[in-house]
Amino acid sequence: MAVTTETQRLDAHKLRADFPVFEELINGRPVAFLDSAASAQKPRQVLDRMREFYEHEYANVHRGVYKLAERATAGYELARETAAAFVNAPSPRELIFTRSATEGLNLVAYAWGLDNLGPGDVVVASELDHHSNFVPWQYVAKRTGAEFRVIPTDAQGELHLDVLDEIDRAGNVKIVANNLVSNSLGTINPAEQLSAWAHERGAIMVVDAAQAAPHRAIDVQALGCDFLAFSSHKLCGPSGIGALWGKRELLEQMSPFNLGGHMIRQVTVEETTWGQLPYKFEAGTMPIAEAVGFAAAIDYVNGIGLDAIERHEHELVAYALDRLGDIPGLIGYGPPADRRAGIVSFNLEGIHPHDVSQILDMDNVAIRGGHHCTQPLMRRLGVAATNRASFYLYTIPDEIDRLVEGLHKVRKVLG
Ligand code: 7TS
Repeated sequence: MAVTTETQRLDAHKLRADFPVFEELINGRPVAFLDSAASAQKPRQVLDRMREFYEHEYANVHRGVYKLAERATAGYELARETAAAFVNAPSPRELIFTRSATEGLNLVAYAWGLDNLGPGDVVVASELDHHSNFVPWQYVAKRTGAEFRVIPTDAQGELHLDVLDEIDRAGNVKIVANNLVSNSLGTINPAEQLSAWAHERGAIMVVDAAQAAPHRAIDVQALGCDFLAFSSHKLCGPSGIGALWGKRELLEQMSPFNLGGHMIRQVTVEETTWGQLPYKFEAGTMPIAEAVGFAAAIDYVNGIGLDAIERHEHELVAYALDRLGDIPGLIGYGPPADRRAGIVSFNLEGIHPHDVSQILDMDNVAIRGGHHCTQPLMRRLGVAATNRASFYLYTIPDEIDRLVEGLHKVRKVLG
């Protein structure tokens, strides 16, 4: 792994050597991968760790007393400790492995929401939320007769918190759900402030950290939230696994979400009782090697340092916004560089984002064009879709230059 200096600056050029994907050259150049918000590339350290686990430590967990089963269980439970420490959870027992951030958010919506909501209650999300932290809340509100309210955004894509008073008057606020970082605009949201507001009303605060955990240090205790969900694949780990942290007393009170193997204490024909935390929420064979790969990714990211990653992306965003500003007919969305994470969203006047990304792909520049699973936000912005370029620890300014060159070309071809 490349080294970080004492000043917490990372060397993206060196780090790129850890990522096999950049070894493939097309016309002499690697992919300019500017879609890390969708999913991040994987370093050798993660790939090697998963191969080693499959070759020498693999069996199902928690079931056998033989050596391989013991190694596999040790690897899986160490991964839990690593993921719990990554978000400063008070205990690894509060850390539940899930399939993804989406599944973690659904778990809370179903297992807490369905049993605790009813007419007169209010569930709050925001216009900035990804559908994964919007649709489950809208759905459980409808199912239970609770009211679903949405915090709107202003023209820059920042939350309009002055509507909270009005929301408060709509009923008994029970759930506040919000993302820490917006996947479409990079807006950094005031989760601590929302947590405090939620708790003053006896509500729970659910933080979607899918887009934050890979890029900035997360501390669930400092955030003051009740649940926090994130995914492995966006932080250089394998797909197919995520994590949900929840406060122990809430998790203890909740019914299970998935039912089946390993989540039980005892099963009889008459009745089934639930196992302890965290197993109550981990039914069936879990993504075991993926958990080990997830932990290897967390170790990798920790080795570089979240502060260094955040600073690096901040510099890239400032550079990108500056360079994009020179492109005629480019409409940018989102807050200024000092209030956003490593994501830029824009449109070229009169050109559909899908056409933009297709032309960029001809020069091996990978960005995303679409609604980014934030249709309510797109409606607020008055567009159907945007182009989005997103950065990570391996992103270099040269890739932003290639994006800018490509956009000039798009304007020439289609403008
Ligand atoms: N929340 C946010 C803020 C996200 O950005 C995403 C995925 C999710 C939740 C869901 O995460 P998953 O791992 O369960 O899929 N965001 C994106 C994206 O922006 N483009 O593709 C996936």
